[in-house]
Amino acid sequence: MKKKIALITGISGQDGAYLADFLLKNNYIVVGCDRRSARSTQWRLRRLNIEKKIIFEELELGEIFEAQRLFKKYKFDEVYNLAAQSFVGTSFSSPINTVNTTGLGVLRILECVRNISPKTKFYQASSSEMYGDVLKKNQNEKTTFNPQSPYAVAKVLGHFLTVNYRNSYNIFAVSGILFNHESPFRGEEFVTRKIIIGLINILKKKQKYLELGNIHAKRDWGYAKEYVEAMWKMLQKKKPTDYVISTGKTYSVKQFIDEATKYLNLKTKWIGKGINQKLINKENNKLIIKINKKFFRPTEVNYLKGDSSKAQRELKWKPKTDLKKLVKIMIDEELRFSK
Ligand code: F7E
Repeated sequence: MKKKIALITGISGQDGAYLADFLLKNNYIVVGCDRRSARSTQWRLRRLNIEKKIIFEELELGEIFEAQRLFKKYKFDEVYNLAAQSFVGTSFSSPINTVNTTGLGVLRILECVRNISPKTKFYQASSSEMYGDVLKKNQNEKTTFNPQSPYAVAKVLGHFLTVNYRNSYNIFAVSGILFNHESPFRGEEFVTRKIIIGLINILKKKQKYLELGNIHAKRDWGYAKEYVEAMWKMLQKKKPTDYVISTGKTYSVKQFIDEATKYLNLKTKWIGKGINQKLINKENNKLIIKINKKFFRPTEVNYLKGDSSKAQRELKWKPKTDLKKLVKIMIDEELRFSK
């Protein structure tokens, strides 16, 4: 049988790496692209031992010409648009760049599908951040968006462009609304990996303490490796439609810290309140975590909890990893690879 060919934008990120691995195992030819400056971040692909199996191409989502060139060069069966400026915090300091890549970048790829390759199936990486200041306790495909950052606004743009191109031009375009998904491949600036690296560094005496922002924000955290399979499943359906992917459980950043300190066997206690809240090592009274206002966002998303029952029903997809297991996976691998 002829091998399918897939394009993954943002190949060197967490999801790009896991998805490439999954597609290669399923006999796909994978063309991967990222922006030029992301070239040095291929450690994830190396760790999965797939770096040499990928056809690399350069793509700046800020330009349409490069995407057009790729669509003329290859006949993609599937395109997974994972590339974005994906750090919510940075979107406040770089709003124009964020909207240009995370939002308008989607339009550039959709235009290529429409004009050059209308049979190509398109996956857009949408985000639970679109729900923002949530209007429902459990968020599903029907919940109204209420974005709270330039990043989230850009993702709403990408989401509705995807829906509009599907409806207007009969393109097989789907939007996967993924809630937070973590793994040992998470970027170091995101809170889960920042916490784990920080705690391990403190244990190894390489760092005095860790500084965080709002530890009371709650997130629905799943395991990224499982989430990329849902992306693929969405493109194998007969009809294109959008899906929420989530665990249905929500925990605060503080609860994530407590799980991590427990697994690392650190005896700790929380003292103080608000900006003065601190985590202390009970055995030596040393500071482990303090709050720094610098890490607060101008507008915060305080609570997210996804309802993925549609995906569970129609895609036969189910989250398998709970928070405790996720923390274990992340810490074990960090300990294995950190010096
Ligand atoms: O923050 C709080 C922070 O940066 C989680 C991205 O993949 O998921 C991710 O977005 C929470 C927020 O992820 C620190 O304020 C406290 O409430 O890990 P995060 P995120 O903003 O939820 C969604 C689904 C995406 O689409 C995004 O691309 O933790 N928090 N203290 C902190 N966050 C960070 N990064 N650093 C802190 O020191």
